Amino acid sequence: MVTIPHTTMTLAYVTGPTAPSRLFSGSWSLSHPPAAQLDMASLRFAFLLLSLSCCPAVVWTATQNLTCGQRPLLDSPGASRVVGGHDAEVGAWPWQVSIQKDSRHFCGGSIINSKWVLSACHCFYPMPVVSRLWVVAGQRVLSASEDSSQRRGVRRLVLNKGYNKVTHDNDLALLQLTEPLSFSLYVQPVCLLTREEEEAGLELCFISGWGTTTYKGMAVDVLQEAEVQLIPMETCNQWDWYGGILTQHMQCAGNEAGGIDTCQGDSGGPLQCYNEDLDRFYLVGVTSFGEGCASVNRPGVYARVSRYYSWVQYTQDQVRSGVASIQPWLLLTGLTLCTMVQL
Ligand code: 4AZ
Repeated sequence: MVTIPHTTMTLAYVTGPTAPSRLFSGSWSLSHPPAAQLDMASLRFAFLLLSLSCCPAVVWTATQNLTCGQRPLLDSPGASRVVGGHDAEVGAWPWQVSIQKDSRHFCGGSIINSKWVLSACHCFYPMPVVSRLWVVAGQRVLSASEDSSQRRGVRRLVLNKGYNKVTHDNDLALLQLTEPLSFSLYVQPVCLLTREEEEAGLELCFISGWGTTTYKGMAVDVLQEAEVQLIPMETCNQWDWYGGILTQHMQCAGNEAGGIDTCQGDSGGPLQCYNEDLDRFYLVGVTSFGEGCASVNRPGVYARVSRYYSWVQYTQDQVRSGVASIQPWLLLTGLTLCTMVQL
């Protein structure tokens, strides 16, 4: 993976149900103490009820369920399986983003909704300058200026506070974008698994990224993809594989014979699997680490996304409720307006 020089950045802490988070942003932000969080939650709930009674349009906008995991430009996968990585087709992975510092790609990420991208914590460790980070979506060839491309700054970076740089456990980060992405043929969100059991319905799995094609080799310009198999933890943690260093928050994927893998610069990007019944792709893993690249019995290791659904949701809620500190005023204004309308 491309090494990133880091400089200091402001930080605050946010705690979550599965693992707390470290939150970096362009300015200082403070997390609410539990009581304040409760108050804020009640206020938000009250506001929602209020909106339901008198402002249905607001609620519709806030809750409409956008599709995920779909590729408007491609048919269902499976027709063209390959051994080894190859150039991805246009629109093949519309949730894949390139995360760049000073316009240089250093990690991948996945769009989970118009404002948030999920990536790996180690990409940003120990201290990033958030104002110099860019997220590029809808791009296939990094050096090209593609009309489909959308570039956004990073408003907040939330690192999973459970991240352990020795064991690589909890290697996840969430990036809130400065402006929402516009979904298009080239830019789409991936679906998230809400529970581990949902992994069972998944069949074809793929990795993608602009990382190097050999360990310590050159990074590529055209987005690469390869089909991989999910490898059970009992296999991957055997003494002659990773020898017990892997945790249940991780997922191995690759090819038992080696030769297909993610590598340096692919970190943070997606391990995505297709659910045929639902005709959607789900984000199963976030590229995290491995011993070398594509070696026999040393497959790529991914943060197992299904384990973090509540952290992902909670983090976004925390940020939203922090941002929404004006909600008491909105509530008052809304109440007044609604009372006037109903009178
Ligand atoms: C890295 O350094 C990296 N072979 C990513 C993935 C793998 C190894 C290293 C998996 O970003």
